[in-house]
Amino acid sequence: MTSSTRKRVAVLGAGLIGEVHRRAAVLAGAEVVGVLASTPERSREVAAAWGVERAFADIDEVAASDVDAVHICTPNSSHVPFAVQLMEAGKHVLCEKPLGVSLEDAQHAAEVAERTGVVTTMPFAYRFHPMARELRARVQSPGFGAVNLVHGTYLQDWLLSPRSTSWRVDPVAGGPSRAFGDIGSHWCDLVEWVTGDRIASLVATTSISVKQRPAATAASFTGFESDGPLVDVTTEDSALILFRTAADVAGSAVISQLSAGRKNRLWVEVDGMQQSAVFDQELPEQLLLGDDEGYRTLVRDPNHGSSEQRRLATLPAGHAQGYAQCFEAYVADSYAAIDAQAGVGERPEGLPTFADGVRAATICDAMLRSAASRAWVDVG
Ligand code: SOE
Repeated sequence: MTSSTRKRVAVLGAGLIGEVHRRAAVLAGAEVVGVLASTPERSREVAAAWGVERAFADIDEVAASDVDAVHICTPNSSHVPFAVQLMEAGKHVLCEKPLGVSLEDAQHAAEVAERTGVVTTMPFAYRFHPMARELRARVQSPGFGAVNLVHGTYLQDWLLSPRSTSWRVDPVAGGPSRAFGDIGSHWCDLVEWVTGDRIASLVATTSISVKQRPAATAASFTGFESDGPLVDVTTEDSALILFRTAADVAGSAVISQLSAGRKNRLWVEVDGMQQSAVFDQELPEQLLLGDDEGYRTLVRDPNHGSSEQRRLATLPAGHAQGYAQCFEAYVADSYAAIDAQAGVGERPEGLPTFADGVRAATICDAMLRSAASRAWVDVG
């Protein structure tokens, strides 16, 4: 094979994130062949709305189809069963995070990925902000100095209303950890990827501030309030961790889905012995750089900076790119990895795989163990 072929893909799930994947797939040049939604009727409605050929009735039809790759954007508990069936059928898989609702699930999926040899990727999408790439390049450059501290937050407010609900609140569909599994996983992934270091041990505490919510609905994210009967909430609204890394650096993170006014505020701050740097996902076009004279703002500019910052720039400086472009880059790089596996081109830098999904599940498992025991635990 000497040139890349047009990918034929299916999208599983038609919520907010399914639509984000669909758009990114189209922009990356794929043919979206079909969709599997929550019911066959819903699949037909979405297929008509998206203008795609096939409304899949179930996962068996997707596995038996001639698509090359499948985007899994369904509730968390279906990720591993769907991914395993699709990998066994030879499909490449782009699976939403978290990989599984338990560490064992995630490990099982990674084992199948290894055995079948298909390409598997996961949208730890914030890695794809050009200025997150710049942060990584700077933190890992000699001029930054050895990292002495890592800290930050990931705050949202979409579950602040006691009437807000989602399948994410349900411990079966969403998994036993909510805030940490959903967004803490992004924070840990970004920090480990940026620093090249690993969270080795941690102590955690969690809170459930809204004790009851309406029973979970099919809704996945912001803006969904229900008048339905209340049920007890068992998954955390917030999680705080203190940690030490393999390089014996101390760190902390505050993760919450009940922080009024914070819409998607992932903040990572890395302190080195000569410089410090901050990446704020709500202001993704800039990086804050600190030295002994104070902080200054570095603006994304395709004419400057690291090669990876420049590679991921799709617009000129001052023409804001953000979350959607992260997904577009993630999907385009996933398809490039499929091509590379077939001998066409290079596998791109920094593409998160099922191994990264297992890593996130490992940290989440440690967070839950520590919160339950109120003790420091090894992450593994
Ligand atoms: C909801 O909290 C959510 O959509 C997460 O599931 C995503 O992973 C994050 O990128 C934005 O917020």
